[in-house]
Amino acid sequence: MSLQAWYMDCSPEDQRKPHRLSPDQPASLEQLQQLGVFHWKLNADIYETDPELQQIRTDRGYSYMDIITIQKDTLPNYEEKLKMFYEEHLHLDDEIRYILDGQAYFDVRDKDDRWIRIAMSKGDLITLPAGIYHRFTLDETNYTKAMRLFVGEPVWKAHNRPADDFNIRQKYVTSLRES
Ligand code: KMT
Ligand code: NI
Repeated sequence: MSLQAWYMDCSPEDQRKPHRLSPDQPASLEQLQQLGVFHWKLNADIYETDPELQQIRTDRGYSYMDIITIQKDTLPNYEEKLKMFYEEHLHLDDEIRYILDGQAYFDVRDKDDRWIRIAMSKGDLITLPAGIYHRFTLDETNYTKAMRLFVGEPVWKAHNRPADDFNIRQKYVTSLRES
């Protein structure tokens, strides 16, 4: 089963709802790749010993990892953090997330600044390129456990939009024109 992704409607209802257009307008893995978004499907049941995950980490230099459980009773400052995650932002480094349990949505802007919603569930590993505008939300199940990977010492700083003056943003926008 490959990743489910679709263009979002603009309704102001609960961010945890799917926000599909009607009729549905799917986004393909190829479209995501053109935005610099890449996906792997792994066996999350064996993440502690998985040679496939090890290989990806070695190949791509993902030396750092930690695990975050996002649910009301385990995440300190839950409401505040969820609010921050859903503010449109970018990072100066790639955002790499591997869903170990539960599910969640990552929304990314396409070339025309339209939101694409990516439905992530157990076993999905995704990389969002440095400089892409994006946001994150739980879905209606209100629970996910995710591995955060990073090249070297992690920098979690999010730059909320507008953040167009960063070199990395300029570089990303240029890379879109060339792809
Ligand atoms: C981010 O920067 O968008 C996040 O860290 C999202 C939450 S981690 C699953
Ligand atoms: Ni982010």
